[in-house]
Amino acid sequence: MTQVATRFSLSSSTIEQYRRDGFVHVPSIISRDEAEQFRVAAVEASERLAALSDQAMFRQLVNVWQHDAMMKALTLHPNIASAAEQLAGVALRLWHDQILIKQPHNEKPTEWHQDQPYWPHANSSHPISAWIALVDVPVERGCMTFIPEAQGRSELPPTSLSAKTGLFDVAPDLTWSPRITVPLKAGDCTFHHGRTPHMATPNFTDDARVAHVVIFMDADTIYTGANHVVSNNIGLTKDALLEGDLFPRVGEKR
Ligand SMILES: O=C(O)CCC(=O)C(=O)O
Repeated sequence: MTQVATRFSLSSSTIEQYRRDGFVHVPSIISRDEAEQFRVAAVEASERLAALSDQAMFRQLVNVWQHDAMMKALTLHPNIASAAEQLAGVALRLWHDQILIKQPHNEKPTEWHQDQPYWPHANSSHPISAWIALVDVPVERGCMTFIPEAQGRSELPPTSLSAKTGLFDVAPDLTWSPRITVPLKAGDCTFHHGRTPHMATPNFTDDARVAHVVIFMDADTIYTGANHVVSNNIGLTKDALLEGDLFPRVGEKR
């Protein structure tokens, strides 16, 4: 008998919430058992592969999917691509993934920022990140906090992940916006728009916070030529479509 894959279907209220707020919590995007298997793989990969950055805030490994078969299965997990596509409402490509580990008692937040200002993308207006908890992430272990309804702020420059007031220096009005903190159980995920202001709380617990983030961009995103670790030195020319094996199409829209 032919097996037909069931689409991971989001409710219309989840999709509406994402489009209004710029983020949404999706419980159990993978099972707890899968989360535990991917946690083991993520920790093993983080010990074997070179880190892009290893500082008190977090250990960060980028494009792990290109070097680890198990993490590739998570990055290209059909539930994640399907949910991202339903939320974004447009055809998507993978931009990159990253493992982010906050060590026990790191005591350091990831400060307020938007993601898209870091990226060499000319025209992607529906960028979306899936932040997947591979362990339980209560507030005390380093979960995400978002400013809702601010994803339209496309004029802001990049701000430092370690500067406490960086985002608020360039957008003082956001100081007064409500903030929503979203603790996650292992296997849960938040999706956020690339312009949604967000931060992650410090890890005050005895266990590592292990998260895997999968970042998607509009399928027709054009490369600006600006410096970025993911697009440097891979033979791209300015104004080219970000496409091909390194930026695969995901989801069902063609
Ligand atoms: O998990 C963190 O510490 C920060 C994650 C983040 O900023 C992101 O996924 O865009």
